[in-house]
Amino acid sequence: MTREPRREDARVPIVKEGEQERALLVGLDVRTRRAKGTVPAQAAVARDAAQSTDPSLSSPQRARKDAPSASGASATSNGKLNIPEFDAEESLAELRTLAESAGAKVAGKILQHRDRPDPATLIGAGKLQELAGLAASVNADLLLFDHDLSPSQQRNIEAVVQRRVIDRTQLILDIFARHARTREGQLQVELAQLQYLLPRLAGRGGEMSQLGGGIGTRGPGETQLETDRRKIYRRIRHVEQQLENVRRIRAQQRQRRESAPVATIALVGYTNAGKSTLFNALTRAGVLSSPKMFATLDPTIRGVDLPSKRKVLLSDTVGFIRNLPHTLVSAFRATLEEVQRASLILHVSDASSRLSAEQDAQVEIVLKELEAENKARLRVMNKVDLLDEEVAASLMAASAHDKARTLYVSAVEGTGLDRLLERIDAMIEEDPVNRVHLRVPQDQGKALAILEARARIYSRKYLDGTVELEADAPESVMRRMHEFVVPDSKVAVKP
Ligand SMILES: Nc1nc2c(ncn2[C@@H]2O[C@H](COP(=O)(O)OP(=O)(O)OP(=O)(O)O)[C@@H](O)[C@H]2O)c(=O)[nH]1
Ligand SMILES: [Mg+2]
Repeated sequence: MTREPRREDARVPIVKEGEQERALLVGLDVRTRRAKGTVPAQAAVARDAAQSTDPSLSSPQRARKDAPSASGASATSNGKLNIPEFDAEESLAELRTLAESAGAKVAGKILQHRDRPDPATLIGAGKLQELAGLAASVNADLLLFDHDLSPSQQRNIEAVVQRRVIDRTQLILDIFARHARTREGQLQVELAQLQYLLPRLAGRGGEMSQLGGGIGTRGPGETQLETDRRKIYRRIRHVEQQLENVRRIRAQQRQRRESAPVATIALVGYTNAGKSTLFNALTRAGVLSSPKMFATLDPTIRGVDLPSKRKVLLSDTVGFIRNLPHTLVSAFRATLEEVQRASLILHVSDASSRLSAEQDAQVEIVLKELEAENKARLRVMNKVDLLDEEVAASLMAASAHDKARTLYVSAVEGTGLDRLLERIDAMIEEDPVNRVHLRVPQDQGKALAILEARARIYSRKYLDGTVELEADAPESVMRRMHEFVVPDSKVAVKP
């Protein structure tokens, strides 16, 4: 289904199909920048820690030195937090991808260096005039700020530039609104948008509706809602109730799933790391993968057969990003429950990205928020096809041992996936596999078929109308086979 979510509910004018809005990107480089309220507390702590480490290296140098890094960004060799940070240029490059994911065309960018943000306008009155001129000259429809803006900053900037001003959180919310497909996903985004909107109601009246629709106006918009805070509260309660209903159904489905001895494995990672591509490669499902950020919002779960013939469930879900808006983290908490409940987490990284260390650090922060940082984990360094061939080969060789916690794969080309499945198999404890000795009458066609399909058979002997088998079989299969087990022959050997 490709319906744009909630357009009709929000009753806002939208950009016509095929018409691209022109966006001007605005970045601010502040050395002593403090986190604002929308940033998870840990992120602020981590950033502050990062800023105090190794000041002699700029971020790109660090990234190049580390990349492709197998150890990840959260290396704590001396017990200290050592989390690299995106620098302003890199951050602006990421904003460009976000802007394009929201359907905008980037018409220009501007980066302002300051000691501290200006409380009234973020970038300062002088720069703001310059910005207004540039916006006019490139004919920008809207300005995208690479920062969170306070409601009053947003109003002040809009008053000068006479264009829509969207901050990073609002842009991400907009992308989420575009990509949510399930009812739960749509409700979650609407809830986050309403919570974002609430403190921004005061003083935003007619002037905004004249500026028309487009990016940042999707969802609960600028029409009648804005004049009535109570209506928003009512809507929030309504959405929460609806979410409650949807989640009840999902909880029932999950309960049914959990009654089977099947492990769930969650894919997590920075947006665009290739989680959905890997998911499709492993499950042969047709989940949308796309160069757009946050292509996936709604969790998808599919079965995968491991080499031991055990079945596991793999779940693909929303990607993470630096400073994930807090309203979104809480709105998507239920979606991310799959991560909390998983037996094993596959942390997917883009090995070809110069920023993979920084991105991994951000994933760590979100995993911590979800209290999932201590779960069993495998690092999957994806997109090795984009690395230098020799580098890729040596990385793959170095991690080709039984205890490897980092694996190099190309989801697109299918390289390294067999090894990955073997490692998953070795790490999953649910439904353990044991070596068994069975004697099955030949007329038990169904039992024999199940064994063929769900066990690894090492030897078969035919004797007086029975088949004697040596096999590695999961306990779930053996539960249906106990009458055929040769007594005292069950060896507790794991494959
Ligand atoms: N070259 C190369 N490209 C890849 C590989 N895996 C994924 N990609 C590309 O990377 C982009 C993002 O892939 P997705 O699978 O949508 O990434 P994701 O992690 O699911 O992203 P979100 O759902 O947005 O969080 C797509 O353009 C993919 O084709 C790979 O192994 N090699
Ligand atoms: Mg995806």
